[in-house]
Amino acid sequence: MNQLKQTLLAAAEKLIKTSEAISGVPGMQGQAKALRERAERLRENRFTVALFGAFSAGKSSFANALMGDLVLPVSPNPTTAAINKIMPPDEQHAHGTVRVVLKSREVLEQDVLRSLAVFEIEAADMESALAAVDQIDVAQIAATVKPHYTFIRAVKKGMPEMAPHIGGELVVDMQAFKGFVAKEEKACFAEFIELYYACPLTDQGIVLVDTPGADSINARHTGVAFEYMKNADAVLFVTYYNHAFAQADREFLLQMGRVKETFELDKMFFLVNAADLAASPEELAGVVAHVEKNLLACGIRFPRIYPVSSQTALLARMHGAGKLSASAEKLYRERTHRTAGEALMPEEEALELSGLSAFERDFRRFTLEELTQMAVDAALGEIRRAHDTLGEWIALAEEGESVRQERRKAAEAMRQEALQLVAGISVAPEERDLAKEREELLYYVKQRLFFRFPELFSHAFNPAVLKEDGRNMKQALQQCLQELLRAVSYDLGQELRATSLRLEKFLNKTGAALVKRWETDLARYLQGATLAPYANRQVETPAFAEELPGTGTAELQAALKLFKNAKDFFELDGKSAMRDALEKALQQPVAHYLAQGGQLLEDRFAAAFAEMVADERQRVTEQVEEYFTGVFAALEMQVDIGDLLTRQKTVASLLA
Ligand SMILES: Nc1nc2c(ncn2[C@@H]2O[C@H](COP(=O)(O)OP(=O)(O)OP(=O)(O)O)[C@@H](O)[C@H]2O)c(=O)[nH]1
Ligand SMILES: [Mg+2]
Repeated sequence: MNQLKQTLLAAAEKLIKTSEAISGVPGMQGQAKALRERAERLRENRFTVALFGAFSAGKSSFANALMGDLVLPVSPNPTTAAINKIMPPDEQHAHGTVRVVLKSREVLEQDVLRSLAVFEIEAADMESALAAVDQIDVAQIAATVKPHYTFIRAVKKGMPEMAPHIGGELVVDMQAFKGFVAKEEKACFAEFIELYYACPLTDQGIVLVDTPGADSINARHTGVAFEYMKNADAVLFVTYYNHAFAQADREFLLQMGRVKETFELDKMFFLVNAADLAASPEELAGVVAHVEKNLLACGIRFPRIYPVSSQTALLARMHGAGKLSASAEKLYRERTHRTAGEALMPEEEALELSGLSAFERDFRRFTLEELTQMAVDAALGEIRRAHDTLGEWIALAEEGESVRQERRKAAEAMRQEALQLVAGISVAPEERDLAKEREELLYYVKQRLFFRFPELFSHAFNPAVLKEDGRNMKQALQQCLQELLRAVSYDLGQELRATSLRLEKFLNKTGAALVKRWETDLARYLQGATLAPYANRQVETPAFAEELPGTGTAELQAALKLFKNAKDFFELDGKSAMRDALEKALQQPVAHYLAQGGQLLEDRFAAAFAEMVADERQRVTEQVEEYFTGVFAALEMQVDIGDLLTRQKTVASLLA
């Protein structure tokens, strides 16, 4: 068995042994239960590793290299169109089983209507939307909105076959799986796809999530991507050797930069794929430096960057497994510089050459020493608490009869006082701090947006779209405006999601401080005993609006009228005049958007805060009750000191 799984199972075993050692001891039932639950979580532990990157960066190729086989379809064109989870097989899902979860009718309809709206076509429902797609003049579509068109076309094409399955799920085999992943007309119906597949990676309990190429246009996908960014145990970001950073890359990395300090660990790994294309080590170093510079511009410092050739690595693994076809063998020889007469390069050597080994070494260290260690440390903390509580009961029981009598007299009053203390603590200051934090964060969101505005504007109103080559300039300007509005609402949505994560962190910090405060205040009642530590909770990220409110105003349209011609716009003052006018016209919509989003955050976090305090109060109350149950038992000599000592020895041995 592999080390990762073994470490977790060993920790789970210790937890179970501890819970057995304290079972039946008065005042330790809560602890015994918590130990068992934690053991269960460790046994079923899954680490999620999410792959991100632009279209055709090689995410799927890299996933294949990690798995050592051609599992996911890859191609030079946009390929992966749905989120794919590669999971360890389990009792219900044998190796090779594929579960396709389809979008609901409402979700699909919304996606279609939203994409259609980009072309300023309104439709009442899916049927009329699909009929309306023929009205779109393909020649007039700007590159930035093309994916919307492709998406609606795909839905239309796939509808006859997929209609009966909408809202349900399908279980298919590996062959059909490839169609679902790669064929847009099928993939556009899928919410996500799960492939149960046994390989060294999944054997460790790792779930690998392959995502479609970053495409900031699909707003719903942004929310899903954010959840993975937030919850994944590791995030692997893939860039293609000689592709410049695309806008979508930047958007993703900016978001990563915004939220990274809320993570407990640095969980990001950056892969410069197709490193086999490097003409020299110097050129490769130059590309890595370029990636590093771009990351820094997104606020990501000290990144772990690995140049890799996914293709060479996969070939190496296939060679190791004796699965190289004749044409693959030829490529393998080329990549490893072995002529036809020479022996093939051994797998390990080629993996080293491909750069994959260097990544895997560091990644293994990360999963074993950092991720796993956190779980193991928490487990040891609970075992230590059990050990200390036993010590407390032993000390009480060992006291002379007169001391015990004294303590017994005082104990009931102490118990009452302790419980009152738990109930009485006021959290009003913390609640105010949370509100203040929210206000401050929102204030800076607005500042940053308008600071970034010139960049967003230049990106939307660019010379490629506003080219006077006989195209309909009025329509082109409208598309620019749509793109700008999309970019602004996208940026704001991302900022609010990041804000939500910062507030979650703030909430958890407050929770941990609250439990510490209780612990300090309770110290004189609980003697040496400690409270179970606060466990971080997750707050569901609100679904923020995808569009700016109130953008149908005459003010925005008036700004577009400032356009005279491309020369005036790009070479004279035209561009800055329009930018200033649009910036002014957008003040209100942005303020409204943030007010709405702020309200969502307020509601969500007020509820989360109240729930957190109530839960923690309940948890601490139970611990106080339990503690005094133990105290009374020990004082009444209902316990056998010899027996407690044996139990404590068992627990101590588990800590060694
Ligand atoms: N030379 C070279 N080409 C590679 C390498 N890895 C991937 N490619 C090629 O890059 C193209 C894109 O690879 P994919 O793995 O499909 O990329 P992706 O990121 O999954 O793409 P989407 O799913 O479309 O977002 C394919 O043609 C691959 O053969 C590599 O290490 N070296
Ligand atoms: Mg792919």
